[in-house]
Amino acid sequence: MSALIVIDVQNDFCPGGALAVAEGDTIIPGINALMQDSDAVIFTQDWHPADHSSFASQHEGREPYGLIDMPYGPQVLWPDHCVIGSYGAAFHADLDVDRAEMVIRKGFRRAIDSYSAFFENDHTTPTGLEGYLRTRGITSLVLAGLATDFCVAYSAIDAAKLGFDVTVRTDLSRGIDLDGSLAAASQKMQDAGVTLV
Ligand code: VGL
Ligand code: ZN
Repeated sequence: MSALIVIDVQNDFCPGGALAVAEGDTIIPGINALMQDSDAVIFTQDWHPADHSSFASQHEGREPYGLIDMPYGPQVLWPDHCVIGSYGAAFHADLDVDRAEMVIRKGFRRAIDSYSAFFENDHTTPTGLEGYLRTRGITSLVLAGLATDFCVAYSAIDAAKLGFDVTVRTDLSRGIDLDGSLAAASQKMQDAGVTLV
């Protein structure tokens, strides 16, 4: 059984949003169509408290897109985005949300970011998604959404490491591309055994 995992198609990652990904909204019609042919549909939703430690605004004198050392490793500092309950954190109005059987929220602990749908950025704290997929008998995953080089790539690599058969629809994903992060993420996904389409 196969599941489509739709990653973070939220207002803040679409044009006009706080952490807008170029053309982020253009993938939505294709994702809606793909949902119709999927056995199971799961959404992820970036969901941060207003004082989240990944926000540059929480670190005196720091600007967005710089790097900071966190106890769990290096962390990119972001503009405030996807604040719990905000418009920016809501799914884009064009996304067919009625098809989602499960919505997994991530990044809700102040001290730790979570790009992956499976593990927080310490790579050990589970979100619970693995158990959900396994108990539903899902063994293969198709991923699409935002952003290719962060949440999509981290989710795909973790899923492959966990033994799922993983395909990323790069045509239905868009990247942030910070200092070559898109090319680096594509290489890491391929090295992990992820199929890129
Ligand atoms: C994401 C940066 C910060 C993503 C989430 O969805 O790729 N990127 N939070
Ligand atoms: Zn985030």
